[in-house]
Amino acid sequence: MIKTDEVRIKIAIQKSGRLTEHSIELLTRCGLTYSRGRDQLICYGENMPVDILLVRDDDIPGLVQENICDLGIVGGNIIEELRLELIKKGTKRLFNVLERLNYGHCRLSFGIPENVEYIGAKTLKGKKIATTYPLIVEDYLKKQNVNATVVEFSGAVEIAPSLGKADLICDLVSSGATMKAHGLFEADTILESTATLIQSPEALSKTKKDWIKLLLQRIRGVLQVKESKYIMLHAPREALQEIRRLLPGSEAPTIIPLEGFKDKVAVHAVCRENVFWETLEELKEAGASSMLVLPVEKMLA
Ligand code: PRT
Ligand code: ZN
Repeated sequence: MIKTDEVRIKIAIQKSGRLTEHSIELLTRCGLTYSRGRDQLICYGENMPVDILLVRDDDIPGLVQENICDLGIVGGNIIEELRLELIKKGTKRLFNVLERLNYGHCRLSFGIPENVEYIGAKTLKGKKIATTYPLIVEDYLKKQNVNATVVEFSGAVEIAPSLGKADLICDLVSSGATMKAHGLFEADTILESTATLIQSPEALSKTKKDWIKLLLQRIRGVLQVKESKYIMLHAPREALQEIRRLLPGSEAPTIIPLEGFKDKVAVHAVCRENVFWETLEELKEAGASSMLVLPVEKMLA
Protein backbone atom coordinates (compact mmCIF):
# COMPACT_ATOMS: atom_id res chain seq x y z
CA MET A 1 0.00 0.00 0.00
CA ILE A 2 1.28 3.49 -0.90
CA LYS A 3 1.05 5.90 2.04
CA THR A 4 2.64 9.22 0.99
CA ASP A 5 0.17 12.07 0.74
CA GLU A 6 1.29 13.38 -2.67
CA VAL A 7 0.22 10.12 -4.20
CA ARG A 8 -2.97 9.45 -2.27
CA ILE A 9 -6.17 10.53 -3.94
CA LYS A 10 -8.91 12.00 -1.77
CA ILE A 11 -12.45 11.54 -2.94
CA ALA A 12 -15.27 13.36 -1.13
CA ILE A 13 -18.66 11.67 -0.94
CA GLN A 14 -21.84 12.38 1.03
CA LYS A 15 -21.57 11.28 4.66
CA SER A 16 -25.18 10.40 5.20
CA GLY A 17 -27.96 10.88 2.68
CA ARG A 18 -29.44 9.76 -0.60
CA LEU A 19 -26.10 9.36 -2.40
CA THR A 20 -24.07 7.70 0.36
CA GLU A 21 -24.89 4.03 -0.11
CA HIS A 22 -24.65 4.14 -3.91
CA SER A 23 -21.34 6.05 -3.83
CA ILE A 24 -19.77 3.54 -1.42
CA GLU A 25 -21.13 0.65 -3.50
CA LEU A 26 -19.67 2.17 -6.67
CA LEU A 27 -16.20 2.51 -5.16
CA THR A 28 -16.39 -0.99 -3.67
CA ARG A 29 -17.38 -2.40 -7.06
CA CYS A 30 -14.31 -0.65 -8.52
CA GLY A 31 -12.32 -3.00 -6.29
CA LEU A 32 -11.50 -0.54 -3.48
CA THR A 33 -11.20 -2.03 0.00
CA TYR A 34 -10.84 0.35 2.93
CA SER A 35 -10.75 0.70 6.68
CA ARG A 36 -12.72 3.38 8.44
CA GLY A 37 -10.85 5.98 10.52
CA ARG A 38 -11.68 6.43 14.21
CA ASP A 39 -13.42 9.75 13.60
CA GLN A 40 -15.64 7.96 11.04
CA LEU A 41 -14.94 10.80 8.60
CA ILE A 42 -12.18 9.20 6.53
CA CYS A 43 -11.99 5.74 5.01
CA TYR A 44 -8.42 4.73 4.14
CA GLY A 45 -8.03 2.75 0.94
CA GLU A 46 -6.15 -0.49 1.58
CA ASN A 47 -5.43 -1.80 -1.89
CA MET A 48 -5.38 1.50 -3.82
CA PRO A 49 -4.02 4.94 -2.78
CA VAL A 50 -7.58 6.28 -2.63
CA ASP A 51 -9.08 7.68 0.60
CA ILE A 52 -12.74 8.54 1.03
CA LEU A 53 -13.78 11.69 2.89
CA LEU A 54 -17.31 11.63 4.26
CA VAL A 55 -18.83 15.13 4.32
CA ARG A 56 -22.09 17.05 3.80
CA ASP A 57 -23.03 17.06 0.15
CA ASP A 58 -23.12 20.88 -0.02
CA ASP A 59 -19.42 21.01 0.92
CA ILE A 60 -18.25 18.61 -1.80
CA PRO A 61 -17.92 20.88 -4.87
CA GLY A 62 -16.08 23.50 -2.76
CA LEU A 63 -13.62 20.92 -1.41
CA VAL A 64 -12.88 19.80 -4.97
CA GLN A 65 -12.70 23.34 -6.36
CA GLU A 66 -10.24 24.30 -3.59
CA ASN A 67 -8.18 21.17 -4.31
CA ILE A 68 -8.61 19.87 -0.75
CA CYS A 69 -10.00 16.76 -2.43
CA ASP A 70 -8.97 15.56 -5.87
CA LEU A 71 -12.36 14.06 -6.69
CA GLY A 72 -15.92 14.33 -5.43
CA ILE A 73 -19.28 12.70 -6.04
CA VAL A 74 -22.27 15.02 -5.69
CA GLY A 75 -25.63 15.83 -7.27
CA GLY A 76 -25.58 17.73 -10.58
CA ASN A 77 -27.93 20.28 -8.96
CA ILE A 78 -25.31 21.32 -6.40
CA ILE A 79 -22.55 21.34 -9.01
CA GLU A 80 -24.52 23.60 -11.34
CA GLU A 81 -25.36 26.10 -8.57
CA LEU A 82 -21.68 26.37 -7.59
CA ARG A 83 -20.58 26.57 -11.23
CA LEU A 84 -22.83 29.61 -11.74
CA GLU A 85 -21.56 31.15 -8.48
CA LEU A 86 -17.91 30.73 -9.53
CA ILE A 87 -18.61 32.21 -12.96
CA LYS A 88 -20.34 35.17 -11.30
CA LYS A 89 -17.25 35.72 -9.14
CA GLY A 90 -15.05 35.61 -12.23
CA THR A 91 -13.21 32.40 -11.19
CA LYS A 92 -11.14 31.29 -14.18
CA ARG A 93 -10.41 27.64 -13.50
CA LEU A 94 -13.43 25.55 -12.60
CA PHE A 95 -13.60 21.92 -11.43
CA ASN A 96 -13.94 19.35 -14.23
CA VAL A 97 -16.97 17.14 -14.67
CA LEU A 98 -15.65 13.61 -15.31
CA GLU A 99 -18.74 11.41 -15.43
CA ARG A 100 -22.47 11.47 -14.79
CA LEU A 101 -23.32 8.43 -12.70
CA ASN A 102 -26.42 6.26 -12.85
CA TYR A 103 -27.98 7.09 -9.48
CA GLY A 104 -29.38 10.06 -7.56
CA HIS A 105 -31.72 10.90 -10.44
CA CYS A 106 -33.97 13.92 -9.84
CA ARG A 107 -35.08 17.07 -11.62
CA LEU A 108 -35.36 20.72 -10.69
CA SER A 109 -38.87 21.83 -11.57
CA PHE A 110 -41.30 24.63 -10.88
CA GLY A 111 -44.08 23.77 -8.42
CA ILE A 112 -47.20 25.84 -8.99
CA PRO A 113 -50.27 26.07 -6.69
CA GLU A 114 -53.02 23.93 -8.18
CA ASN A 115 -55.40 26.88 -8.61
CA VAL A 116 -52.96 28.76 -10.86
CA GLU A 117 -53.12 28.20 -14.61
CA TYR A 118 -49.68 27.53 -16.08
CA ILE A 119 -49.05 28.69 -19.62
CA GLY A 120 -45.29 28.34 -19.89
CA ALA A 121 -42.46 30.54 -18.59
CA LYS A 122 -44.50 33.76 -18.94
CA THR A 123 -46.68 32.57 -16.02
CA LEU A 124 -43.61 33.29 -13.85
CA LYS A 125 -43.55 37.01 -14.75
CA GLY A 126 -43.64 39.24 -11.66
CA LYS A 127 -43.96 36.23 -9.33
CA LYS A 128 -42.02 35.45 -6.16
CA ILE A 129 -40.23 32.10 -6.53
CA ALA A 130 -38.85 30.21 -3.51
CA THR A 131 -35.87 27.92 -4.16
CA THR A 132 -32.65 26.47 -2.78
CA TYR A 133 -31.04 27.02 -6.19
CA PRO A 134 -31.33 30.80 -6.78
CA LEU A 135 -28.59 31.05 -9.41
CA ILE A 136 -29.94 28.20 -11.54
CA VAL A 137 -33.43 29.73 -11.40
CA GLU A 138 -32.14 33.25 -12.17
CA ASP A 139 -30.13 31.87 -15.08
CA TYR A 140 -33.25 30.17 -16.45
CA LEU A 141 -35.38 33.31 -16.05
CA LYS A 142 -32.74 35.37 -17.84
CA LYS A 143 -32.65 32.93 -20.75
CA GLN A 144 -36.45 33.00 -20.92
CA ASN A 145 -36.41 36.80 -20.73
CA VAL A 146 -38.80 36.78 -17.75
CA ASN A 147 -38.63 39.14 -14.76
CA ALA A 148 -39.44 37.53 -11.42
CA THR A 149 -38.20 37.68 -7.81
CA VAL A 150 -36.18 34.75 -6.53
CA VAL A 151 -36.17 34.13 -2.77
CA GLU A 152 -33.59 31.76 -1.37
CA PHE A 153 -34.78 29.05 1.03
CA SER A 154 -32.41 26.60 2.65
CA GLY A 155 -34.98 23.85 3.21
CA ALA A 156 -38.71 23.00 3.22
CA VAL A 157 -39.20 25.07 0.08
CA GLU A 158 -42.53 23.39 -0.62
CA ILE A 159 -44.25 25.14 2.30
CA ALA A 160 -43.30 28.65 1.09
CA PRO A 161 -46.51 29.26 -0.93
CA SER A 162 -48.85 28.15 1.87
CA LEU A 163 -46.95 30.42 4.31
CA GLY A 164 -47.44 33.31 1.89
CA LYS A 165 -43.64 33.66 1.47
CA ALA A 166 -43.71 32.98 -2.26
CA ASP A 167 -46.17 32.50 -5.15
CA LEU A 168 -44.52 29.32 -6.35
CA ILE A 169 -41.40 27.21 -5.91
CA CYS A 170 -38.58 25.65 -7.89
CA ASP A 171 -37.36 22.49 -6.17
CA LEU A 172 -35.99 19.00 -6.68
CA VAL A 173 -38.56 16.37 -7.63
CA SER A 174 -38.19 12.64 -7.75
CA SER A 175 -41.55 10.86 -7.40
CA GLY A 176 -43.56 14.10 -7.32
CA ALA A 177 -45.29 13.12 -4.05
CA THR A 178 -43.93 16.07 -2.01
CA MET A 179 -45.22 18.73 -4.38
CA LYS A 180 -48.56 16.97 -4.64
CA ALA A 181 -48.90 16.72 -0.86
CA HIS A 182 -48.44 20.50 -0.65
CA GLY A 183 -51.08 21.34 -3.24
CA LEU A 184 -48.54 22.09 -6.00
CA PHE A 185 -48.28 20.66 -9.48
CA GLU A 186 -45.03 20.14 -11.31
CA ALA A 187 -44.58 22.50 -14.27
CA ASP A 188 -41.43 22.96 -16.41
CA THR A 189 -38.20 21.18 -15.49
CA ILE A 190 -35.13 23.39 -15.71
CA LEU A 191 -32.41 20.85 -14.80
CA GLU A 192 -32.09 17.06 -14.93
CA SER A 193 -29.68 15.84 -12.27
CA THR A 194 -27.77 12.69 -11.35
CA ALA A 195 -24.88 12.00 -8.99
CA THR A 196 -21.77 13.25 -10.81
CA LEU A 197 -18.02 12.69 -10.46
CA ILE A 198 -15.96 15.88 -10.49
CA GLN A 199 -12.22 16.57 -10.40
CA SER A 200 -10.19 19.44 -9.00
CA PRO A 201 -9.09 22.12 -11.51
CA GLU A 202 -5.48 21.95 -10.24
CA ALA A 203 -2.80 20.18 -12.26
CA LEU A 204 -2.15 16.75 -10.74
CA SER A 205 1.05 14.74 -10.52
CA LYS A 206 1.54 11.98 -13.10
CA THR A 207 0.98 9.27 -10.48
CA LYS A 208 -2.32 10.81 -9.35
CA LYS A 209 -3.41 11.28 -12.97
CA ASP A 210 -2.68 7.61 -13.67
CA TRP A 211 -4.67 6.44 -10.63
CA ILE A 212 -7.62 8.69 -11.53
CA LYS A 213 -7.52 7.35 -15.10
CA LEU A 214 -7.63 3.80 -13.77
CA LEU A 215 -10.44 4.58 -11.31
CA LEU A 216 -12.47 6.31 -14.03
CA GLN A 217 -12.00 3.35 -16.36
CA ARG A 218 -13.29 1.04 -13.62
CA ILE A 219 -16.22 3.36 -12.84
CA ARG A 220 -17.21 3.34 -16.52
CA GLY A 221 -16.93 -0.45 -16.49
CA VAL A 222 -19.19 -0.70 -13.44
CA LEU A 223 -21.78 1.63 -15.01
CA GLN A 224 -21.77 -0.36 -18.23
CA VAL A 225 -22.04 -3.70 -16.45
CA LYS A 226 -25.15 -2.63 -14.50
CA GLU A 227 -27.15 -2.54 -17.71
CA SER A 228 -25.40 -5.35 -19.57
CA LYS A 229 -26.41 -8.99 -19.94
CA TYR A 230 -24.75 -11.97 -21.61
CA ILE A 231 -27.19 -13.89 -23.75
CA MET A 232 -26.80 -17.39 -25.22
CA LEU A 233 -29.28 -19.02 -27.57
CA HIS A 234 -29.70 -21.47 -30.42
CA ALA A 235 -30.98 -20.17 -33.73
CA PRO A 236 -31.79 -21.44 -37.21
CA ARG A 237 -29.16 -20.05 -39.61
CA GLU A 238 -31.86 -18.52 -41.80
CA ALA A 239 -33.21 -16.50 -38.86
CA LEU A 240 -29.83 -15.03 -37.88
CA GLN A 241 -30.40 -11.62 -39.41
CA GLU A 242 -33.71 -11.13 -37.60
CA ILE A 243 -32.31 -12.47 -34.32
CA ARG A 244 -29.32 -10.13 -34.46
CA ARG A 245 -31.71 -7.24 -35.04
CA LEU A 246 -33.71 -8.20 -31.94
CA LEU A 247 -30.72 -8.43 -29.58
CA PRO A 248 -30.76 -5.14 -27.61
CA GLY A 249 -27.58 -3.05 -27.80
CA SER A 250 -25.37 -5.85 -29.09
CA GLU A 251 -22.66 -5.13 -31.66
CA ALA A 252 -21.00 -8.33 -32.88
CA PRO A 253 -22.41 -11.60 -31.55
CA THR A 254 -20.28 -14.76 -31.66
CA ILE A 255 -21.79 -17.42 -33.94
CA ILE A 256 -20.78 -20.98 -33.08
CA PRO A 257 -21.61 -24.10 -35.15
CA LEU A 258 -23.65 -26.76 -33.34
CA GLU A 259 -22.32 -30.31 -33.56
CA GLY A 260 -24.71 -32.47 -35.60
CA PHE A 261 -26.87 -29.55 -36.84
CA LYS A 262 -26.19 -28.03 -40.25
CA ASP A 263 -28.96 -25.45 -40.20
CA LYS A 264 -28.65 -24.36 -36.56
CA VAL A 265 -26.04 -22.28 -34.69
CA ALA A 266 -25.39 -21.04 -31.18
CA VAL A 267 -25.36 -17.26 -30.71
CA HIS A 268 -23.51 -15.63 -27.81
CA ALA A 269 -23.76 -11.87 -27.32
CA VAL A 270 -23.24 -9.11 -24.78
CA CYS A 271 -26.32 -6.91 -24.72
CA ARG A 272 -25.53 -3.43 -23.41
CA GLU A 273 -29.13 -2.93 -22.36
CA ASN A 274 -31.41 -4.95 -20.14
CA VAL A 275 -33.01 -8.00 -21.74
CA PHE A 276 -36.72 -8.08 -20.94
CA TRP A 277 -39.15 -11.00 -21.16
CA GLU A 278 -40.75 -9.33 -24.18
CA THR A 279 -37.41 -9.49 -26.06
CA LEU A 280 -37.03 -13.21 -25.26
CA GLU A 281 -40.57 -13.83 -26.48
CA GLU A 282 -39.83 -12.00 -29.73
CA LEU A 283 -36.61 -13.99 -30.15
CA LYS A 284 -38.55 -17.21 -29.64
CA GLU A 285 -41.05 -16.10 -32.23
CA ALA A 286 -38.14 -15.52 -34.63
CA GLY A 287 -36.99 -19.14 -34.11
CA ALA A 288 -34.55 -18.89 -31.17
CA SER A 289 -34.51 -21.65 -28.54
CA SER A 290 -32.51 -22.70 -25.42
CA MET A 291 -32.14 -19.07 -24.36
CA LEU A 292 -30.03 -18.15 -21.34
CA VAL A 293 -29.56 -14.63 -19.97
CA LEU A 294 -26.67 -14.12 -17.54
CA PRO A 295 -25.55 -11.09 -15.54
CA VAL A 296 -22.17 -9.59 -16.46
CA GLU A 297 -19.81 -9.33 -13.49
CA LYS A 298 -17.00 -7.14 -14.92
CA MET A 299 -16.29 -5.50 -18.27
CA LEU A 300 -13.21 -3.75 -19.63
CA ALA A 301 -13.30 -2.28 -23.10
O1 PRT B 1 -26.90 16.25 4.93
P1 PRT B 1 -26.61 16.62 3.53
O2 PRT B 1 -26.53 18.12 3.31
O3 PRT B 1 -25.40 15.88 3.02
O4 PRT B 1 -27.83 16.03 2.67
P2 PRT B 1 -29.11 16.73 2.03
O5 PRT B 1 -30.23 16.53 2.94
O6 PRT B 1 -28.80 18.11 1.54
O7 PRT B 1 -29.24 15.89 0.69
P3 PRT B 1 -30.09 14.57 0.35
O8 PRT B 1 -29.43 13.37 0.94
O9 PRT B 1 -31.54 14.78 0.61
O10 PRT B 1 -29.91 14.57 -1.24
C1 PRT B 1 -28.65 14.41 -1.84
C2 PRT B 1 -28.80 14.55 -3.35
O11 PRT B 1 -29.72 13.54 -3.82
C3 PRT B 1 -29.42 15.83 -3.86
O12 PRT B 1 -28.49 16.91 -3.92
C4 PRT B 1 -29.92 15.44 -5.23
O13 PRT B 1 -28.87 15.52 -6.16
C5 PRT B 1 -30.31 13.96 -5.04
N1 PRT B 1 -31.77 13.72 -4.95
C6 PRT B 1 -32.43 12.77 -5.65
C7 PRT B 1 -32.68 14.37 -4.21
C8 PRT B 1 -33.93 13.81 -4.47
N2 PRT B 1 -33.75 12.80 -5.36
C9 PRT B 1 -35.11 14.31 -3.79
N3 PRT B 1 -36.20 13.80 -4.04
N4 PRT B 1 -32.56 15.40 -3.30
C10 PRT B 1 -33.65 15.83 -2.66
N5 PRT B 1 -34.91 15.35 -2.87
C11 PRT B 1 -36.00 15.97 -2.06
C12 PRT B 1 -36.56 17.25 -2.66
O14 PRT B 1 -35.79 18.37 -2.25
C13 PRT B 1 -37.98 17.31 -2.11
O15 PRT B 1 -38.00 17.81 -0.79
O16 PRT B 1 -37.11 15.10 -1.95
C14 PRT B 1 -38.33 15.83 -2.06
C15 PRT B 1 -39.05 15.49 -3.34
O17 PRT B 1 -39.13 14.11 -3.49
P4 PRT B 1 -40.43 13.43 -4.16
O18 PRT B 1 -40.06 11.99 -4.35
O19 PRT B 1 -41.55 13.61 -3.19
O20 PRT B 1 -40.66 14.13 -5.48
ZN1 ZN C 1 -27.15 19.14 1.62
